[in-house]
Amino acid sequence: MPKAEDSFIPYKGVRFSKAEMLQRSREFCRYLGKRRTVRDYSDKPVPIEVIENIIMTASSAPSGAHKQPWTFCVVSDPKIKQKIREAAEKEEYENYHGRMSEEWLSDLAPLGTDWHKPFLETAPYLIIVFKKAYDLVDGEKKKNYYVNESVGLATGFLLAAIHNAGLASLTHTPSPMNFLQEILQRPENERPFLLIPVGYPAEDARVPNITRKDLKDVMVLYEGVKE
Ligand code: IYR
Repeated sequence: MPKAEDSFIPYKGVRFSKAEMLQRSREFCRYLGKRRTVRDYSDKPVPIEVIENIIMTASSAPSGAHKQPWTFCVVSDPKIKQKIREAAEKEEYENYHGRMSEEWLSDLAPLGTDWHKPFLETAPYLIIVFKKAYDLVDGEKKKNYYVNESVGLATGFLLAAIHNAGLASLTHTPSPMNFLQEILQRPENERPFLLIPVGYPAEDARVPNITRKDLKDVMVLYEGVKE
């Protein structure tokens, strides 16, 4: 096997002064903190180039053995959106009428969700993230690693990129969601991971009045004593 280092290239990264670092980290936190999950969309069109840039951002995420085990299906076709809505609502109806526990339903109550999913037709684009359980190269199975972690990371990048472009998104998890594999005719090695409507929020969009955990509730610092 060739030595990996033989093909390594220099990397300087991006560097900032401490002051710039502090300011950039604060501003990024404030900016990303404005992202909200949106359920009411405008049908105003979004340029496809924006979507392409967003997907290339997502696809720059780290992945197990750099296999990039994902496919992003982008749907603007109204007929396909309608099929996806019908199939999702069918499953969600069952979820909200018996498949979800009382505890689950009461946890969701403040978010105001139900089985109706009109956003699947209103939003100009649906991005359906597929994870590749393995790769198929000329019909041969090739292993992928840490697929859930990798695709989760790429989806995080995707949501940040959508917000950065000034658009809204929703991490929709119809369950079960194998219908997406059939409607979008994906190959056998791809499994649906998440369904993300993307677009402008409707003029009268409203979101739940949530708060986020404080730093002290989410961070534990193990600081050694300086000698
Ligand atoms: N998949 C359902 C239910 C749902 C579950 C969770 I956890 C949420 O945070 C929100 C909704 C739906 O999409 O309505």
